[in-house]
Amino acid sequence: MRIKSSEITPEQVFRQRRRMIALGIGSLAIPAVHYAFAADNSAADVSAMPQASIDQDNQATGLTPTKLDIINSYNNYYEFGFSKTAPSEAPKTLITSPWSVQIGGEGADNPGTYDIADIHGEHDIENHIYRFRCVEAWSMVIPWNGVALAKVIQAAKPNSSAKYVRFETLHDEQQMPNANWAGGPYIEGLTMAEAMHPLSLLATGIYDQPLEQQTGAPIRLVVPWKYGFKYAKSIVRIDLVEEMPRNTWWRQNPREYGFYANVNPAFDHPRWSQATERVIGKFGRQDTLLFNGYADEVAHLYPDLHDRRYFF
Ligand SMILES: Nc1nc2c(c(=O)[nH]1)N[C@H]1C(S)=C(S)[C@@H](COP(=O)(O)O)O[C@H]1N2
Ligand SMILES: [Mo]
Repeated sequence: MRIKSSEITPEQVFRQRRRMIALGIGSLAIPAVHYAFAADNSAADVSAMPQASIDQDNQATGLTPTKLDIINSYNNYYEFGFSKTAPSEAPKTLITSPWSVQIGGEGADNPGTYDIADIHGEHDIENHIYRFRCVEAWSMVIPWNGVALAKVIQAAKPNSSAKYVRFETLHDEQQMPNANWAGGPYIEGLTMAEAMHPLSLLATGIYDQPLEQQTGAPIRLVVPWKYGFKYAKSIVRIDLVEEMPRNTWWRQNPREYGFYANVNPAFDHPRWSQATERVIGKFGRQDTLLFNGYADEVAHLYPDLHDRRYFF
């Protein structure tokens, strides 16, 4: 029996494409040309995303991605309301096209303004299946599509003043019902070394579908070894700067949140344990891993693993 394409879930399309890659036919099925539409046309709606030319994880992570409808309906995006369901239930008022991201700061010798198509056109689209851990002690597994943050930063030609990267997200009362919750735009930051790390992404999709309003359309940060609040959504500015940016949650509550926010089960939040996490879409809890399971890749960035400042 043929299944109608409208009945094929994004997860099925995603698994089918990964199977093709595993069989070594990915290079045929997925042209390296950006903006080439899916050769595998089993569901019409997948053509909305430029297809990935690189499959970094190559099914080797052993992680089972959370279902797309769960990823898209259990969210933190306070500009659209404070509850987990408010962001997905809010009217779709965010105008994501056209969208431009300004890249500058005193640390950039080649500042510029890029639209999403420029970013897709200039850099390979990568797929990464990453663990996602919110500071509130819940987790998911998310199959991201995006571009390496390092490549976007390289294109801005960093100079010796580029010590940190500051991210600013959309702050617009017309498009966001709760735009003013933090009194200004949502700010996040990374050190240059963190931003240049190959795990760091600017994501534009999940399961080969463009990001939804509630997941931070059209472009958001992904840093899988850090707590979720670092993943600034709907980014409009990226600045290479000399001073450590004062990120929104640090400003909101400096006793509970800092700059680094690396995942560590041994350092509790002042009000709850970080030792375990509730897995969204499954029953029960699992142990939280140091650097969210990415210690081999990132521990070298932090010389003292007993220094609490790296973990809040
Ligand atoms: N602009 C903006 N970005 C944001 C937030 C927010 O409220 N506003 N919430 C953060 C928090 S606390 C988390 S856990 C993640 C949640 O991402 P998700 O809803 O896609 O899972 O987004 C982060 N990025
Ligand atoms: Mo979070």
